Amino acid sequence: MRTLYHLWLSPFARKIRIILKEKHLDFEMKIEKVWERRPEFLALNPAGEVPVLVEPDGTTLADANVIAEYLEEVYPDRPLLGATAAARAECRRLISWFDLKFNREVTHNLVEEKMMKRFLGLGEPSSQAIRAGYANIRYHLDYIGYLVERRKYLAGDEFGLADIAAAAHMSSLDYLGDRPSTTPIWISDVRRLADPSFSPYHAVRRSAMISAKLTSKGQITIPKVVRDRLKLGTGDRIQFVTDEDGRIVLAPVRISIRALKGILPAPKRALTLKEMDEAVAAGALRHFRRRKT
Ligand SMILES: N[C@@H](CCC(=O)N[C@@H](CS)C(=O)NCC(=O)O)C(=O)O
Repeated sequence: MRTLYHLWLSPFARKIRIILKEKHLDFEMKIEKVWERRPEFLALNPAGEVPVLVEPDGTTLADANVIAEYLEEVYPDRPLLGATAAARAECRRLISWFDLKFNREVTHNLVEEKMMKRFLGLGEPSSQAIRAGYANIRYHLDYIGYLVERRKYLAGDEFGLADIAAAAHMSSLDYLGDRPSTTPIWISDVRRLADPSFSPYHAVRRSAMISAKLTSKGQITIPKVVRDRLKLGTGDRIQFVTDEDGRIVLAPVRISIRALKGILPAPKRALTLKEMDEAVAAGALRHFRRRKT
């Protein structure tokens, strides 16, 4: 059996879990308390870090990107890196973005400070680092939003390792409740991450985030993926409905009121425009609630 040595909150180990699932490779997981510095584990990976993957034939692999590249070479049926040299380069650029830059500026400041430092006996979390993590995540979310606005997936048209790297970091933050809930519209566009048994990972499935900047006139362009998902076309109207938690829901109005002529019973008394608006908003909210359950 293939064995993955991991820690629950390690984004690097999460990445390998997602890849193994994507490639339909069976594996068992063993939690490795890296701070215990077990000699048997250090023999597998002298760096003393998770993830480590031991293949069924005994091949031992360490370092998330090394493992990812190995799996890509040995199990090419479900390619995750890109079809052309240029696509692979873009994918690798974004993997580095998440595993180096995002990790240093966000994940490390939050997950490492809050959890790993305690386990590794490195003292109290630094409030300065935690503040920096919260500040940095916003501009990273903006950058992800910028990419998703222009592309189907982070690195281009195909789902792949860049999305998985992003998802792995986001799911670690989700786990600690550290992904800001007020930032962009989170949509289910990282469709591939569809394994409901991995709940933090499932949370990330909902979380390809899209953002759009407001102009000084208060206008935004609704990103294409959102328009496609809501099946919005030119001339369609959108209603902004507040749900019971105070969140604003975008409710596309696709059917013209004229098309309803003759379908709805005539009201017993003439309704004001305000009453009609309220009825439409209440209907949209009922629809939204039904979809949530
Ligand atoms: N470059 C490594 C980094 C892995 C890493 O930082 N793992 C952390 C957990 S998120 C770890 O095991 N730390 C233990 C230590 O630093 O002693 C990779 O990509 O696999």
